[in-house]
Amino acid sequence: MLPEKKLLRALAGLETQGVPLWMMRQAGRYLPEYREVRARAGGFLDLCYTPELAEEVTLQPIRRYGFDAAILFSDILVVPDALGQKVAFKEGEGPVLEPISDMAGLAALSSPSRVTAHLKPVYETVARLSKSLPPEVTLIGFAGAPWTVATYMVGGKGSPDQAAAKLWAYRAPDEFQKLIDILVEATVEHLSAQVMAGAEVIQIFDTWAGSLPELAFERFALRPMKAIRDLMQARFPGLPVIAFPRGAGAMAVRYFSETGVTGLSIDTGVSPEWARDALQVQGCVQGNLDPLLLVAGGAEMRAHALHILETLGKGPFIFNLGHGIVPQTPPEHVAELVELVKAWRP
Ligand code: 1CP
Repeated sequence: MLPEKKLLRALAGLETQGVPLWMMRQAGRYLPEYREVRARAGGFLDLCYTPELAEEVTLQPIRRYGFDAAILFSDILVVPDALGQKVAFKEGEGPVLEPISDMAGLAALSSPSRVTAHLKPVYETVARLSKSLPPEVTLIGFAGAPWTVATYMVGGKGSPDQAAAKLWAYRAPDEFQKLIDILVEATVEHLSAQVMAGAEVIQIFDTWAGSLPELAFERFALRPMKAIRDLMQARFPGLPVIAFPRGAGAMAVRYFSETGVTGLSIDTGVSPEWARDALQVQGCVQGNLDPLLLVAGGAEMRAHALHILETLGKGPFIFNLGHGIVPQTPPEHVAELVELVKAWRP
């Protein structure tokens, strides 16, 4: 049976009435109604682990803008948290973890097959959403890619160059591979539980893929993504999988074909023409408006959005940003962009 939901149709390579649209980090601090719930929840992880509140903040951008997809409200760092590595979110600082940098640190992690026990509230959020979402809206589950999650586990926080994880990977690749293998297994368990609870599509965020040179990209970004995709396909045949190998540049061509993912989310550095000729011929492309254009708004935002639509809009295509919405985004600019994309026809 052919899917009816717009986003699922685009991922299946079918025609759609208008271009489907959602935005990475569409729930979050730029929305006053999010800040209100966030203040009530206490800590950020408390928000992620309280199903009624996580459901509410997932629905907020759907109510406000009528996006074609809702993305589960959670974080990529719930997986290290479930593996027993202490994760804290400090106000204004971002995530802080107790760094792991050796085999003893890996040995202290709990079994990747058991992450789902710790993450039950997340799957309850998914189950609630699959009942409360409007019928035309697709529910996206997600996880971080092993490499990107490893950069936080090894570095202990976000870093501009991912140096700690890279140095471990370069000095002792077979040791570092053990961490990647743990994360592949944990990620597949976490994603499977989301699908069983009602997620219809999964997206895997490899935010720091672009910091790896080709041979390391192949080993620590491409191969783990292929492993996750193959394991998910074996469990859930036909499940659409979107990958976001941010910064992959020209390596995205091989990444798309060799991982076998259904859709490829492209960052702002990729030209729409190149994406059309090199990537869209392989499958559905998603992207890639600069999130700072959404902060600026106005004629410049509209011109860039139209350029993307005119180049990629014949499909298969999902309109999105090249990275997540930033907190200083005026909500009315999002409304203006949504209106423009919804009205556009090839
Ligand atoms: O104080 C707050 O409210 C915390 C801000 C925040 C939010 C709203 C964080 C902390 N995470 C999230 C939610 C989130 N994170 C979602 C669901 C919401 C949605 O998309 O609508 C998703 C999909 C993520 C994914 C995520 N978390 C990524 C990958 C995507 C990307 O943006 O690159 C990464 C790298 C993270 C780590 C993380 N979590 C939070 C922050 C501030 C960060 C980035 C840290 C850094 O700068 O390296």
